[in-house]
Amino acid sequence: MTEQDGAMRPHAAHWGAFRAGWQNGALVVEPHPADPDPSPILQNFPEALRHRARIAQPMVRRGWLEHGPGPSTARGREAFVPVSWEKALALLAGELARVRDSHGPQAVFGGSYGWASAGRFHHAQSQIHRFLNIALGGYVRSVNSYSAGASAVIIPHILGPFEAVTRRNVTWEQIVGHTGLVLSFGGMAVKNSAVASGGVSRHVERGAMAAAAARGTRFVLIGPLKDDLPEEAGAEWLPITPGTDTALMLGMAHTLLAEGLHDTAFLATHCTGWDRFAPYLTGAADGQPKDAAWASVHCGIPAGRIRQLARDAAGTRTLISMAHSLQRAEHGEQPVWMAAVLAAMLGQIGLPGGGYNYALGAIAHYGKRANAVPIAGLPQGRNGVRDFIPVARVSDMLLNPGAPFDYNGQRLAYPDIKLVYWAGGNPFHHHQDINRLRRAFARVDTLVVHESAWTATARHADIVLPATLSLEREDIAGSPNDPLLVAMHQLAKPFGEARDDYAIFAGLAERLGCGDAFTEGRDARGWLRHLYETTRAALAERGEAAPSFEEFWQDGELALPQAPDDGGILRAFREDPAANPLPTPSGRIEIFSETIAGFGYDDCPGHPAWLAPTDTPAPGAPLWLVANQPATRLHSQLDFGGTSAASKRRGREVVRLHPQDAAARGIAEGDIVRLHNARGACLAAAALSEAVMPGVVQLATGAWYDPEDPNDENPLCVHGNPNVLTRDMGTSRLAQGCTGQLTALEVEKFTGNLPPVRAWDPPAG
Ligand SMILES: Nc1nc2c(c(=O)[nH]1)N[C@H]1C(S)=C(S)[C@@H](COP(=O)(O)OP(=O)(O)OC[C@H]3O[C@@H](n4cnc5c(=O)[nH]c(N)nc54)[C@H](O)[C@@H]3O)O[C@H]1N2
Ligand SMILES: Nc1nc2c(c(=O)[nH]1)N[C@H]1C(S)=C(S)[C@@H](COP(=O)(O)OP(=O)(O)OC[C@H]3O[C@@H](n4cnc5c(=O)[nH]c(N)nc54)[C@H](O)[C@@H]3O)O[C@H]1N2
Ligand SMILES: [Mo]
Repeated sequence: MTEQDGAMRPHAAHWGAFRAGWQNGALVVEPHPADPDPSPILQNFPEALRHRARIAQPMVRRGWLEHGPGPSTARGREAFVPVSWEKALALLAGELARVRDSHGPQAVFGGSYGWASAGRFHHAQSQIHRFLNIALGGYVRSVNSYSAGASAVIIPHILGPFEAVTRRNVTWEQIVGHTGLVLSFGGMAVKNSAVASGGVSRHVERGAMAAAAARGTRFVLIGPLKDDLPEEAGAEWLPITPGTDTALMLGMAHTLLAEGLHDTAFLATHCTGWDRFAPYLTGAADGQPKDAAWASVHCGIPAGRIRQLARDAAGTRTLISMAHSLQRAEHGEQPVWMAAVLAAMLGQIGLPGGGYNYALGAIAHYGKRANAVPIAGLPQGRNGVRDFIPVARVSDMLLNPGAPFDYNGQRLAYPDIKLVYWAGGNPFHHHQDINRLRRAFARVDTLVVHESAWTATARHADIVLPATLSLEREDIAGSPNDPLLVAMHQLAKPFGEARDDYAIFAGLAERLGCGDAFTEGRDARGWLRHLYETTRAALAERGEAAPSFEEFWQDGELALPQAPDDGGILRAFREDPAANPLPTPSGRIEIFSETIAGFGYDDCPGHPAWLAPTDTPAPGAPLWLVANQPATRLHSQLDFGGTSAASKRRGREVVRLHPQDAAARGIAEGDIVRLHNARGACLAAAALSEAVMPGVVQLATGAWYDPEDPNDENPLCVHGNPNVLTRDMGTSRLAQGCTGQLTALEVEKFTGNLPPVRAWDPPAG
């Protein structure tokens, strides 16, 4: 590796495969030549690499260094003291041993949720989980994701494995060839399918939508933003009041039933519980028919359009797709379930290009063929701790040790956590109600963070260890739904004293007496060789070209064979439900679930239902906030990079609102505005847009939390992080998923002295 020679070397990120090299002292990044629609997010790298936001050396919070571990509200408020690696590792190894020996590994929260980086070996979660298992005997883990908190729990009850419904179902190829109508709930924005964990080498979504539209596929976008489908789809836009899709789907289902357009044979042969659901739909059960007129009152779409949409769906090959966003909200289980019921009534589940593909287009994994050979990950060892939390219950856990909570039919208790360890995630990005999260983090004895840059999470830590960016190490990128394995060559020297997470954990393991168990005697290159062997051996087994590790590394990439586009278990089930039952309790699609009904949750009954949200616009907070994924970065990663920084105005994140809502508040294009509700407030720069429906404002996630005065209890975020506003509550007792997509708030013109944005400045030493 050299930073001088001008050679372009292969590398990969979650947002694309690329080549990079040094020209005239600057890093130059070029997308992979085979990528038809590369992501602009790639261009965050050059500016980010040596940015002042990077962490140069190990740091310890002054109060922790001087007084030792213990609860403290000084986190995020106090200065750091730079220390040597030797001292940092000795302090941390000592603290880990103290907590393990006096409280046990069940006092360590190592959930460490987050996307980390694309390489499979240096994948930070894999590293930290392996380390905690080997060095401490385990840790309290988290289950599910912020992405799919509700759907990951409900889908296995009603259809089968989450992966079968998302990753091995309807492909873009099938849509181009077969689909007549795509009902796209929440859209399929190509900025979202720009990314896939582990990497994506070809961005095919825009081209597929263009090809399908050219053949005659009709796209209907149901959502609050007009630009959630690309121009190429030629979509009709049906603006819908956020959080009301279940009502719309019920209205469509009622129309199908009333007009005899439902597939009674499919409901009889492939589903269970239609007889329990139909009385709810017709109103026989509760006196309220869920007809189009009723639905219209809730969702704001005229009844005539709802009826017509139902007829249109019954008249052609129809695919229902649904963004993750709909279930990242109160009662998020309901639209996921109701969409399955609607697709079942249409009788098209399992047909090429028809039925239901949950999350298609939300991430680039979906709508693709699966690879025919595996890609290995780092072995995790065994976690000896049974306690876990649904991932988005982290503040609840830290604030309420011992308190009971419900999850998927179980009654569990929150563990008593003394030490929190994070590597590869940013809770000050992903979690809701950040001011509450700060109070939660103040409760623990020690917060440890490995980070490459000074995120708010790093600023709130007691021990901050500087981690390399993927550009500064070697790795292998790949994902089960992408046909390219990439040899990620090292492109730059580590920044400052930054180390790989692997090296940090190896150093700690050695001090804790388990160095060999952690490393198994391998260096990083040794592990890459070891992990690659799984793929190579599988290729050889299939009788295909199986290059050696050296050849792979030299070539920079390896094309992987793919499985046939066979529709997965849903197709097999459709064709022969007796021979190929679904892995649900009934072996069928569960329109009514005895299991879920048996849990007795009023917030998730035995069949899909309209459960009105409680966090809705009201006096004082009359607008909906849609806090969706950012177009110019992945979450909070490299917020300080070129593409992300260029999207800001006057240094702030941009909030979009309808000109009508802006005019009513005296807000003009480019004004700095203050978004606020009962939980918090942030600043952002206003952009007026008719692509946002009236009554809605849209502020993407990812701007780093930047408290005006960190000593305040509820400080103003001057940069535009929407999670100071969102509510920290579970989707329901079933899944306890994250509800960060939507909340209610007010927006006003900001007239005070404009505070500076300091999010990317290192904290005071
Ligand atoms: N309001 C609201 N909130 C949301 C959402 C929403 O829709 N609305 N969406 C949610 C969703 S779907 C998700 S998935 C989450 C995402 O939440 P996260 O996955 O936590 O967000 P990232 O910014 O990807 O955080 C990854 C962090 O890991 C660091 N990192 C990267 N590589 C490495 C490495 O090799 N080593 C170490 N030590 N660190 C590394 C990065 O610098 C970054 O700070 O956010 C959720 N939050
Ligand atoms: N560029 C980029 N791409 C990403 C990510 C990123 O950070 N950056 N993150 C990735 C990750 S981890 C995930 S999980 C996925 C997330 O995928 P999604 O959750 O699907 O993505 P979002 O952008 O949050 O939401 C999509 C759209 O849903 C619409 N929407 C919100 N509420 C409602 C509603 O109640 N009803 C309807 N009909 N529509 C609604 C909004 O208009 C929003 O723009 O994105 C992935 N893709
Ligand atoms: Mo996600």
